[in-house]
Amino acid sequence: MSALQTREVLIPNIGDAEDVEVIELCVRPGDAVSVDGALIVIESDKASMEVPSPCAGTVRELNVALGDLVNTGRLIAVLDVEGDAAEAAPPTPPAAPAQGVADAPTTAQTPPAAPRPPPSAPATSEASPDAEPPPKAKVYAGPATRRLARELGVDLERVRGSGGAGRIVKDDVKAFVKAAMSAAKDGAGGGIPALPVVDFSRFGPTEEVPLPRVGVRGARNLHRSWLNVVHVTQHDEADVTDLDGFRKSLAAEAEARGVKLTLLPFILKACADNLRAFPRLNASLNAAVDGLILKRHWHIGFAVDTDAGLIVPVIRDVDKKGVWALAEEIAELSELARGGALRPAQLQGGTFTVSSLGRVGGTGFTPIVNAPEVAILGVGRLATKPVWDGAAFQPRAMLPLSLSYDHRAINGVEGGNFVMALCRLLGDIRRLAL
Ligand code: CAO
Repeated sequence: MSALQTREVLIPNIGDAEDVEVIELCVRPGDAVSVDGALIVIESDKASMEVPSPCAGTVRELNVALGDLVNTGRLIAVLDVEGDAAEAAPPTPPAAPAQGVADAPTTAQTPPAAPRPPPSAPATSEASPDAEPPPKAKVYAGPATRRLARELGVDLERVRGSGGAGRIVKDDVKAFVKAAMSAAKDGAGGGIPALPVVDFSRFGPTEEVPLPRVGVRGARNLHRSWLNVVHVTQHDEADVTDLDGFRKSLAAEAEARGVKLTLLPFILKACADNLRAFPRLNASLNAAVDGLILKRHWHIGFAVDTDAGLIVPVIRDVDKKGVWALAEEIAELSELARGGALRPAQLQGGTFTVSSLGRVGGTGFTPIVNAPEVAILGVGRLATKPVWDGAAFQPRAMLPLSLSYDHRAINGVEGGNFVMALCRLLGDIRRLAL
């Protein structure tokens, strides 16, 4: 039996790369390492690579820390090795240069790797997509595993490693994906707990009435939006005293045109104008939820209350239409909606929605975003209120506005600014001509 010797391991030749960051420590002092077992992972701006152990042994010292910037020849670790192993292994090998294809498997220039030591971390089967991941300073995973995780969209922080020192290997990533897929299939994990089924007749007389077909479909869409969209609602009031006065002054002309001129066409027009100034509210999130698709068209849907349920016809190119034309189209589409005669194309392509409960009443409500749109405006009932003008209270016609938006796409300041700007436009619609 040969004597125990110490062996220094240095950063191998990493070509032109300088000040390369240590992004993972794969071992700790006291850990057993095999030939080619990863000691640390370093990452240049072009690639990451494992630095393997040149021989089997036990880590006596680890001489680098996470975040250290290292260069060729820097001492990484001191190993205790059996005399034979120390002699058998060549000096610290020149390793593959750090440049090149990211995550390429490490090139072993030492004798073939010994079997990996038995896992010291919890087995992969215990990992679950819903389980709280153990707190980790840094994820232990090699470049190829990282690449696989990136390709599959797996967050490595949520994966339990089955390798030495909790190191994540490719099989752990695959097992994680498998568990996530079967949880999704079973409706578990991401699902919500079902409500209890209660026999209400135990408490008194009841009657069950069917929901209209449109209502059932609408309910599903609303539920989907509610579950997917991160809702925030911003409330404000627009001073529409002048606008409402102007609208009323057009009553005779409206009658002559055979058009009912309510506040709604003005609101749609102002929204289209405002959406041009705030393009992120006239958008949809992309499928990966890491980008926003800005729409350079302004098709606005408006909610219509029908006997069959809520229907949202869409007026195309609101930005290009005048208030009279919008009033006519609102009347026409509402009639078609109430008669169940809308064509599919008249229900599609909306970029923003307005839901007006003005004729019903209310000082504000929380409209549900008509996803995949990212914002919806709720309109309440206009009321005359005393407003302080700096010297006295004045009776002003105030219109409650409630903007719900998807907080994944729009931040609070943006949402607030949108509503404030809309209030300014409705407060002085001459601005629409600017
Ligand atoms: N404040 C005060 N009065 C209002 C008002 C407001 N914000 N909005 C409308 N009104 C008045 C109108 O001026 C009209 O008054 P007159 O009868 O004296 O002329 C009356 O209320 C009825 O208006 P309307 O509803 O016929 O017309 P509209 O253009 O405002 O709305 C439509 C059209 C189709 C949107 C509406 O009829 C409708 O269906 N609204 C319900 C939408 C809905 O259900 N939203 C909730 C969805 S849940 O998110």
